[in-house]
Amino acid sequence: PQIIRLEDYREPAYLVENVELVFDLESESTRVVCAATYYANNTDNAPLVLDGEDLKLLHISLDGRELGENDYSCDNKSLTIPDLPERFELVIETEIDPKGNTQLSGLYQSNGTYCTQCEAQGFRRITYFQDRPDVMATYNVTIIADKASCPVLLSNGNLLEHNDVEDDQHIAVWHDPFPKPSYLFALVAGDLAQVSDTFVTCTGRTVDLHIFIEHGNEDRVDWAMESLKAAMKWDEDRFGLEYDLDLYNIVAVSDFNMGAMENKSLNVFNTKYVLAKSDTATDADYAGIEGVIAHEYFHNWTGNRVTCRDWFQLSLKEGLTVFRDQEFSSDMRSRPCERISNVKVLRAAQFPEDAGPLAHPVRPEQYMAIDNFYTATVYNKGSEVIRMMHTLLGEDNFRKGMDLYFERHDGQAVTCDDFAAAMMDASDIDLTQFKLWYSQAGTPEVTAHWSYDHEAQRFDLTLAQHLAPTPGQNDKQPMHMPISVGLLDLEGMEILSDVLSVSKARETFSFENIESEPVISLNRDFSAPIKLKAAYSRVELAFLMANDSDDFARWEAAQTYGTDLLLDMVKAYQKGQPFKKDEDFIQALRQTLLNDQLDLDFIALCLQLPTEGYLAEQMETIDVVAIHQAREALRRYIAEDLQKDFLRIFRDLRSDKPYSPNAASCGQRALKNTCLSYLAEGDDPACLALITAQYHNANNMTDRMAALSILSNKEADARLEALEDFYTRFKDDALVVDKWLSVQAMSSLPGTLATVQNLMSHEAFSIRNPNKVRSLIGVFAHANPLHYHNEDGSGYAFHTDRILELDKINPQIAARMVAPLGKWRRFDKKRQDLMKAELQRIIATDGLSGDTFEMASKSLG
Ligand code: BAL
Ligand code: ZN
Repeated sequence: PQIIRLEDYREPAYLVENVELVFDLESESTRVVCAATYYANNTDNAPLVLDGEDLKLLHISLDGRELGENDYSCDNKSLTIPDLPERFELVIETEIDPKGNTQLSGLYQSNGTYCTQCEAQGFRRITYFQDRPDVMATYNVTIIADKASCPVLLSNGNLLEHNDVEDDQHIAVWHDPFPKPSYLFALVAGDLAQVSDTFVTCTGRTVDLHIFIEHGNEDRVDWAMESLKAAMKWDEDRFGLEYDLDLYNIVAVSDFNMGAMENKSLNVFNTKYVLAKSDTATDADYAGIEGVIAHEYFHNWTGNRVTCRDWFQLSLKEGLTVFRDQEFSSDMRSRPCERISNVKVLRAAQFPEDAGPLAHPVRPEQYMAIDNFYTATVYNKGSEVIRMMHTLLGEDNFRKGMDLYFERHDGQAVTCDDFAAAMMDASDIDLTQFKLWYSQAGTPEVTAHWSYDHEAQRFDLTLAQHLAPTPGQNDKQPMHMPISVGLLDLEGMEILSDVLSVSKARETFSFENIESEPVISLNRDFSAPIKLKAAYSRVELAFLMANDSDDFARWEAAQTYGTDLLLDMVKAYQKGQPFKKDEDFIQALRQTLLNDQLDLDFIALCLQLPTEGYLAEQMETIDVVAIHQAREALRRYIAEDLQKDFLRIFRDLRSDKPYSPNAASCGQRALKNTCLSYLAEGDDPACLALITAQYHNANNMTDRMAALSILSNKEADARLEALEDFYTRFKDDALVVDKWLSVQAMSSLPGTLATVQNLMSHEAFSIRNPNKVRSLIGVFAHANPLHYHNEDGSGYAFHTDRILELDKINPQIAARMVAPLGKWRRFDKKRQDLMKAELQRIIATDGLSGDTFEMASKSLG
C-alpha cells in the first residue's frame, strides 16, 4: 500500500460549491446520483481526480454532455477526468450494494436499517468524489425508499420536503446550509421508533431533539436525551457555543465500527452509547453514554464548524473534543475521579502505544490507512496536549484563545498550528516549544530529585527529562510542560502550591522560606502526561495517601506504593521466594477506607490495585504469571487484614432504594462492590452466598454484573449457574449479551481460551458485529494477559486466526485487533518468537487488506 505523507499535502485542484445527491434505496442495488458544481482552485487545466471504491459506474455527464469511456479513466480507487473548464457541473450515477457492505464503511445495513459511516473515507464508497476534508460544500439530499419498510428517511440539515410517490414509495429532501466535508455526510432510512424532546438555546431558539432507535427500545433513551440537553447547556455556559440548527437527530444502530459519529445534525451512534436502563446498563455504561453523547455534540463546533485541513490534523478536532467531553464529565460528576479514570485510560492504552512499534506523534507525519490512526495517541494524548495548554494559559486565556479560533476559522478546514496560533495570540504566551507535543512521539520520562537546606530554609527540586527514540524519530528535543507541585509540612498542611513551567532537559527550581523539611507532591492532577521517576520512600507515599490536598496525587501515591510493592513481589515469585506482607500499605489503605471526608467513588479507586496491564508496562521483560500471582496474593493480604471493615462497609452501603445514575449513588455502589470483591478473596462459603445473593437479588445491572464478574473467576457451581441464568435472562438483549461474552473472556480460570473458542460458535456471537468481536476476541486479547500470553502460543494462534478471518469481512476492525501482538519485544524469547511468527503469518496472507498490512508490518518492526 501507498504511504501518504503530510509533507506532500497540496490544496485540492478543484473545489465544490454544492452537492445534490439522490439515493434510490434498494438493499442490494442502490442507485446514487451525485450532481456537483466544481470550480478550479488556482489550477490550470489540471485533471479532476475523484476517489471511489467498490462502486459500479453507470453514467457520467459533464455540463449536460454524457461522457464516453475515452473521456475519463477509472479503476477501483479513482476516476480521472482531464481537460476540464474552470467551472462545470458533473453528474455521476453509481450503483452500490448496502446489504453486501460488511466493512460498515459507506452506506450499509444494520438489522435492515440503512445507515452511513463516512469518516474517514467512507463517502468514496457511495459516490466518486474528492473525499478529503478540505473540500467543503453544501449538500441537498433526496432519498427515495419503500414507505412500509423505511418510514423514516433522514439526512443532514433541515427537511425541505416529504411526499408519497408511486409504487408505495416516499421521498424526502434534506438541505444542510452549512458547508461540510464529505466525511460528515449521513443518511439513515429504516423502520425506527422515535423519542423526542426540545432544548431552548441561550438566545431563546427552540431546537427539536430526536433519538431514533429500533422498536422496543423506547424506554432506554431517557439518559441519552438528558445527557444531550446537559451537553448543549454546558457548551453555552463554558464556551459560549450555541447550537446552530433547529433540529438535532441521533440514530442508534447495532453494527458500528466506532462508538459514534458526529455527522452534522445527524449523529449515528453505536447502540452501546445510547441505550440504557438500570436493569441492563451499568454505572460505567451510563457514564460512557453521557461522555460520548456530549463528545459528538461538542464536535458540532470543534470538528464540524471548524474542521481539519487533512487527516494528519485529526487531533485538531479529536484531542480538543475529548478535552471538552472530559471537562463536561468532570462538571457532571466527581472531578478527581474523572481525572483518575482519564489517566487510567491514558496509561492503559496510550503509554504502551507510545512505547511500542506503533508509536506516532499526536499529529502523525505519514500513514498507509488513516483508519489506523483513530488511536489513543490522537485522541487521549491529544486531549492531554490541550489540557496542558489550558494549564499553561489559565482558564481565561484559554477561553479567549477558543473565541479567537472560532472568530478566525469558522467555516474553514484548518491545522493544529492554526489552533496553537489562536491560543498564542490570545494569551501572548509563547507555545513554539510546546508544539513539539504535536510532532514528537513518545512519553517523556521525568526524573525528580530534591533536597532541603535547613540553614538556608530552601527546598530545591531538580527535574530532568528524557524522551526515548521512537520509530523514525531518534533525536528528540526537550518538551515544554506544566508540572504542578505542592509542599506539605509534617502535619500534612499545604505550605505551597505552584505550577512550574518546565522546558529544559534539566532544571532546578528553588523554594525559599520553607521553615521545616517538607514532603513534595509532584505532577498533581497529572498536569503533564509523563512517566515520573521520583525517589519517594514508602513512608512518604503513605503520608501522601493520607494527607495530600490534591486528590489525584493522593490516589497516585496509593498506585505508586502498590506498584512498588507488587514489583518486589514479582521478583520474589521469580526467585521462588515467599511473598512478604507489607502491613504499612494495608494500614494506609485502611485509613483511606475509613476516612469519612472522602467521596466513596474516590475511596473505591484508591483501593483498586494497579492493573496487571499497568504492572506489565513497568517491567523490562513482562512475566504475566508472576504479575498475576503477586497481585492475587496482595489482594488476599488486604482482604484478610481488612475483612471486618469490608464486611461492615459492604453491609452499610447496601440499599433498597430505586436505582439512580447520579454520582453519589454510583460512588456508593462502586465502594460496596469493591468491598465485595475483596470479601470474595477468602473463598469463604458464607461469602460465596453473599455474592450469589447479590447476583440474584440485584435491582440494577451494576450490582448484578459486579457479582457475576467475581463469580466468573471462581471454580464453583455458582459460576456456571449464574452464567446460565444471565444468558437466559438477557439473551434477547444484544448489549447485555456483550457483557456476558466479555466476563467469560476475562476469566483467569484455566480453560478460558477453550471457553472463548466455544463461544465463537454460540448463537450469541457473530463475527460480523463489531461489538461482539470487541467483547469476546478484543477483551480476550487485550484484557486477559494471563491466557492470551500462554506460553504454548495458543492464545496468539487463536487471535491471529480471528484477525485473518475478520480481515476479509471488515478490515478496519481486523487491523485494530493487531496491537497486542506488537508488544512482542517486551516478552521472553519463547513468546517473542511465537508472536513474531503470527505477525509474519498475517503479512504473508494473500489478499490482506492495506489496513491490516500496515498494523502487522509496523508491529513486526
Ligand atoms: N469522529 C469519529 C468519532 C468521534 O471521535 O467522535
Ligand atoms: Zn470525536
